[in-house]
Amino acid sequence: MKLYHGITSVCSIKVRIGLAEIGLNYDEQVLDLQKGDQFHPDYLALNPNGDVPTLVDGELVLVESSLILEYLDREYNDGKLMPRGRAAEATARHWLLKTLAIHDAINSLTFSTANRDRTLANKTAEEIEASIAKMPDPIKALKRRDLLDNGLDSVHVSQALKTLRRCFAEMDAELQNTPWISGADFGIADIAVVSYFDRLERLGFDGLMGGTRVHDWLKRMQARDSFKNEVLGRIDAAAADTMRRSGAQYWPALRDRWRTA
Ligand SMILES: N[C@@H](CCC(=O)N[C@@H](CS)C(=O)NCC(=O)O)C(=O)O
Repeated sequence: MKLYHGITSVCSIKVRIGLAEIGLNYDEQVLDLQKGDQFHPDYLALNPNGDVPTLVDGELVLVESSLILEYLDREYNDGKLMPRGRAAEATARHWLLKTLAIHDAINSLTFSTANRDRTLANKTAEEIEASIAKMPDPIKALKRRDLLDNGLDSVHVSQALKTLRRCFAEMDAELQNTPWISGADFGIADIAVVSYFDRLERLGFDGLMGGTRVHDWLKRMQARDSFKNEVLGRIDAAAADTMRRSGAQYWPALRDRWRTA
């Protein structure tokens, strides 16, 4: 099987962590999202969304990171990452679906801050327009333009903060009696959301989790070998440092918005 992914892409990281937790070998092709590899016609033929990850397993082409995780667990792991029991399974599936909203929020906070800085520093206005014009989804293209134009003043940032506030409250409640999101055992829901909250920490925005149990849960996740190998072992230290420094400049203004979100 072959994974098309991006090294720092949050959706790719969760699939790499899933593959590592299950212990699967795979071929990989790393896409450079800044350069626009995701818009190459050969790749768009595989994944018309023009995003990563994509998993190719024989004849089967899978997109959507949470669905890929579920597929891998079902096909190659006897479903061991899916908790047993009606309530726990419903909780796990709830979080698998919720990753779509969480991804949208983390994308907004990343592209209104660190990725905005990087894009504006490295590309001309024409280059930015050209790369936005390649995005297959016109709504996502509008969003990207708005985040780059308006930074933290974008309506998508207000929406992101509302989404995250609800998400942290919900996750805090899930973690009240158990160490993992869907029960006593580590599972697919934990893998599905970890990279999004790790990104918040990398941006220096982990204050948003303050006072909730999400912070301790993240530490538990980060202590796992799968995380160490697939995140710490693969993300370039200099790029991580740039992201942290860039995010730090935005944190005071973001914290003010968080107070009133
Ligand atoms: N819901 C999709 C989202 C995929 C997605 O948006 N991936 C990002 C990276 S995390 C991407 O490829 N973005 C391409 C771009 O920014 O042009 C999933 O979970 O797989």
